[in-house]
Amino acid sequence: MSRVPPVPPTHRLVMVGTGGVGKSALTVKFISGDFVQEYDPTKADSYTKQMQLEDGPCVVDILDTAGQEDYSAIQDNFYRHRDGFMLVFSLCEYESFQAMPQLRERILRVLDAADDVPVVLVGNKYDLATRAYRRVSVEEAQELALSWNAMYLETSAKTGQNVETAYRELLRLVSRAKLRQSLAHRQKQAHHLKEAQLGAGRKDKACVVM
Ligand SMILES: Nc1nc2c(ncn2[C@@H]2O[C@H](COP(=O)(O)OP(=O)(O)O)[C@@H](O)[C@H]2O)c(=O)[nH]1
Ligand SMILES: [Mg+2]
Repeated sequence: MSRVPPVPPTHRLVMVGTGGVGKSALTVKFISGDFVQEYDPTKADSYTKQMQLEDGPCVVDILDTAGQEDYSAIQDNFYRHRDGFMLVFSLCEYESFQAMPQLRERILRVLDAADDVPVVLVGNKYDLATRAYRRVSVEEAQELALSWNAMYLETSAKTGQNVETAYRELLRLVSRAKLRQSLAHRQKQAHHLKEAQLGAGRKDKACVVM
């Protein structure tokens, strides 16, 4: 008898950040390996890719959001039913970094979650962030990530630096979070089953007395 291989899980990621920081460039680089110089800034699109993670194959679904829906209900819908969040700012634009805490707050609110949402903080355009053009220091960004208990990485969608690493790190967090959730679910089920069995046992005894 041939066994049907298990369906690989789908991990749903979303790119979050203000306009022009490189959300689309990072996504396209990761999916296809190409660097896009010009990408329609109003375009929100989703991409999928099959990958091999440490704990097996998976399908990655990346939603690349477009900046102009910031702070709207549409943006909230983008965050719903997503497993992991890549928070991207540009190392050459301080305002894009300043927007990060608010965007994370919004994600937590939409998900109605505490602090443990899988997030990676990404400072992009590393290739441009020479001393004269860098506007966000490593220390400052690391401090923010630390306060979230998250990882901070500096990437370049142009050279590809750390692009694969950033997505893999986020996927690792997502996969771990799902494992934790399924374990907690099974423990709860086992607990209910035990309670039910104990309840039945008590009833049996009651019957004997009667
Ligand atoms: N030099 C350089 N340019 C980048 C990088 N990432 C994005 N860009 C450029 O920055 C502009 C905005 O990028 P885009 O991906 O459209 O930003 P989005 O609005 O966040 O999706 C485009 O011209 C990109 O080619 C990077 O890492 N290095
Ligand atoms: Mg874009």
